[in-house]
Amino acid sequence: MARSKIALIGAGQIGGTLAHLAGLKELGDVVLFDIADGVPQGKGLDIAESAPVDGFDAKFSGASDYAAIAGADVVIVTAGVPRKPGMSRDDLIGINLKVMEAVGTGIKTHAPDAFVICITNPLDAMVWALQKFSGLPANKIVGMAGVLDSARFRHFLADEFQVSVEDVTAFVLGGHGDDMVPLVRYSTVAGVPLPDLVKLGWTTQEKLDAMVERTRKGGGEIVNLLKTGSAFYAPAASAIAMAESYLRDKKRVLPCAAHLSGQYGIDGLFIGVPIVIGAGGVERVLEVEFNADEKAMFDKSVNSVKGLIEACKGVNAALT
Ligand code: A3D
Repeated sequence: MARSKIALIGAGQIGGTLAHLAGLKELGDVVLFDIADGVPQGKGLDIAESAPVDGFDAKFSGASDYAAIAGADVVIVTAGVPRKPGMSRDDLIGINLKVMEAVGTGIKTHAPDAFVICITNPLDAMVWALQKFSGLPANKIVGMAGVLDSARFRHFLADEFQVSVEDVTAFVLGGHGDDMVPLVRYSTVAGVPLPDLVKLGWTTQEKLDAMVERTRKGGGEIVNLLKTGSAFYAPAASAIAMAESYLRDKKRVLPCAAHLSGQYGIDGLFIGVPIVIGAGGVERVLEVEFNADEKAMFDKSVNSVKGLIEACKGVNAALT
């Protein structure tokens, strides 16, 4: 059976890490695409030269012509600019919307059957715009954010409880902004919900609230430390988990920015919700029940995403 083909649009910090991880996991042959001359070719060659050491078989190539992504099974989009200290994700709209138009046209022409994962920020608006520009069916395009936000929360929890990260599950839903919704009631250690662990004295409500707040600001914390860009190891690992679930039909249940058509009372927006990713792309949306507080947080986050979409429409009148 032929190897799968993975096209990475954007060969920057996340793109390069994605290529390396795809190789290490033998997910398929990798094409790195970027407008920066020589960068996708250089990173591709560098990773190919690491393959004999780590013992993985995959081809790596770099390109600056969209024809190179033809026939890709998975396309992961990181093209655009990241945040610098003092910038919000929303400050990126002007530049990254133009990039999404070019990328969407390239996918529409050369890889219309691919499963597409968008990472470019502001995430919930860029994945929405990319779907419009590419014309992809709604079940074949998702945004990566929830897996990363949940992984950050899981890391903080595992560190606090001094237990394995493997035994900590967490759900962070809503938009990928500072008002994202870490769902404490649905987050567990080996199936025991966090509120019960507070009752058992494993942590205090104050510490739990602080971890929720740190999760919400997790992206900014890294931006402030790095100073020249944003997080890339954990974002890349998160998108690879989504790609792997599609390529290997694992049917994992992952929080992702998915197109909603009535679920959660939302129509026509991409919002972070738990979905099943398998060979059929987005195979199912899992609708969890919210209590009044969770619903209020979710609605606030959805309103922020709506604001971003209006801003996109203001920049590009062709978007409706
Ligand atoms: P960076 O290292 O700057 O890489 C971006 C790459 O995109 C660069 O190599 C550019 O040359 C390339 N590029 C720019 N315009 C185009 C174009 N028109 N066509 C093709 N390539 C182009 O950034 P990064 O990899 O650190 O981050 C990429 C994006 O991911 C940014 O928008 C970040 O804000 C975003 N990001 C999202 C998350 C989420 O959780 C959603 C997390 C971290 C970063």
